Amino acid sequence: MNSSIEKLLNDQIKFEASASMQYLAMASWADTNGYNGVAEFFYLQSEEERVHMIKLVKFINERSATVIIPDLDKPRSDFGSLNQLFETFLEQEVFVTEKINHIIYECLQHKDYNVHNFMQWYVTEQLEEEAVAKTLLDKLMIIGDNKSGHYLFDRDINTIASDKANQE
Ligand code: OFO
Repeated sequence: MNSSIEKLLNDQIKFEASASMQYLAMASWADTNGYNGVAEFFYLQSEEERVHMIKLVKFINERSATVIIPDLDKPRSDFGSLNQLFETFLEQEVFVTEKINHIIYECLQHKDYNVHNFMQWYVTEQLEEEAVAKTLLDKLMIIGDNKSGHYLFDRDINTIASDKANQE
């Protein structure tokens, strides 16, 4: 594998791991602020990002390149509101999408069609995750400061999280 692609895939391990820890911190914040549905959603999201990370580790090893398990920065854990929580979710996903797009671009430059093919799974995944983050943030914008709106949002997202957990 080309060394710059190898480096980018290792960087991506770090981004997926950081996303997993960020969502864990967000789940914990929601748990301690009475939003149990939101907490379940982010606990699940954290697990998904860990799966994304492990998929990369296994792929790099299969290709006989070298995996570097990264140090991680401390995730953000203070949120003033549900809106801030979901803004962070969307920013995080947009960031990861940019990184994935960059890998795809580099794969084409180096004619590494194997990694390019592998990364398509991430492209599809990001499309879905960004759409979910945008939809949930839009709903929160409509709800504004309305407390019963937040209660219903938490209840609905709990149903989404349970449905997702049952599919897995
Ligand atoms: Fe949604 O970050 Fe993984 O790919």
